[in-house]
Amino acid sequence: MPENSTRYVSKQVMKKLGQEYKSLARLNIMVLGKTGVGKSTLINSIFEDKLAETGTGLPVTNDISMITQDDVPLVLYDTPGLELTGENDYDSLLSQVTKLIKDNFEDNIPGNEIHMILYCVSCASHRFEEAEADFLRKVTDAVKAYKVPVIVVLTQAFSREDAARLRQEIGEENLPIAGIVPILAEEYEFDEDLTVKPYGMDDLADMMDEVLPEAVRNTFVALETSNIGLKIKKARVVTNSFTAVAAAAAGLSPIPFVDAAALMPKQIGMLVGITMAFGFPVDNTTVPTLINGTWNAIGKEAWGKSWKSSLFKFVPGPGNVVTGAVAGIITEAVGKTYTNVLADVCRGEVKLEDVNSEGYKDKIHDMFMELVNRSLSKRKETQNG
Ligand SMILES: Nc1nc2c(ncn2[C@@H]2O[C@H](COP(=O)(O)OP(=O)(O)OP(=O)(O)O)[C@@H](O)[C@H]2O)c(=O)[nH]1
Ligand SMILES: [Mg+2]
Repeated sequence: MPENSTRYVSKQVMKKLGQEYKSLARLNIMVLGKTGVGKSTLINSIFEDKLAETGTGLPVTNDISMITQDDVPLVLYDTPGLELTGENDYDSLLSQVTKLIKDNFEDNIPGNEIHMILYCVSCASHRFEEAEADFLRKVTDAVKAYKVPVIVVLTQAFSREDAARLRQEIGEENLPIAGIVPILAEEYEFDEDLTVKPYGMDDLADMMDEVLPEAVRNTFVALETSNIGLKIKKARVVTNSFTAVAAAAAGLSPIPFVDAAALMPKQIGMLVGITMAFGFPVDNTTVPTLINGTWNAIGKEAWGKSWKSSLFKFVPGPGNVVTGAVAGIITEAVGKTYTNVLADVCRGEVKLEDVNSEGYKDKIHDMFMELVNRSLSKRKETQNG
């Protein structure tokens, strides 16, 4: 493989990324709560861009509609415009919810099950009515058999005090729920001088990740847009596992030094896994730009020949092969560096079009070298001590 074949790498990554996205299990979430409590706002905050309000809503029952978007492995069951005032509405929704969950579990269509319920209660109304406690209790009871985790989301929580009170109140009901999370999805403006910044969305994403079934967690991490920390955590897991694979592979059959670029194909899988955790789309610019930028900055160091002197000095063994230790060190540094680049782009610290700029290229390069040097000195310390 030619040493500087950026195009080859980004084509490989794109191809595998497309396949991996297609193989993600579909995530199905039901969002319940009275009208105007902020369900749509919440959904847009968790899955910004992925399932905008413009996503197609299709009524599946009188009060429940199904929101989907082409090529996105996510289905949201929304209950728009729901008034829980009349006794009829209340009983009717309860039976619709129960039936839908039961049907989706028992229709034997794989991937149809509801994985989670987000039950929204607005803090803006200042009180939690008995009827709602009752509804919540009946819903949790109804889905008990299917072990669908329920998270109570305290929406519009611009007053933290009200949110704390409501949380306590609902907590005292001892409902079989996974947790209660207060959030403010969008900035709230009391008046010109007083605005409350959004908060709580990252806590909610953490909790969702924790209680979702294992099979759909990768989907959730790829799709959610409110918690970069979750993506970084997932990227670390991917990096660690590929680091171990690379180290073991090179340890068993040391790669001849001249073929150091042979590490690259192994690392492509890692780059794919990391890209997926960040949910970058498979279009013609985004991922190639990210890969290009990273490659241009560290390609020579990571897969070229120039690192021979700097790395081999410290690593025992024959001087002309890539040992497991070196393969592991390089792979880990590549994974962490690429993760940092994606995180920078997500946080808006660097614009996508600037990833290939000279200034940022230097930053990526330094980041990589620092990671490598840190690992090397750690190794040296272990060897000496
Ligand atoms: N500032 C601010 N406004 C919010 C927030 N959540 C909801 N709102 C506002 O509250 C109103 C209702 O929010 P929606 O998200 O449409 O509520 P909904 O539960 O989807 O309502 P229905 O679909 O009618 O049942 C809108 O005007 C939102 O802008 C928030 O976190 N911050
Ligand atoms: Mg809505």
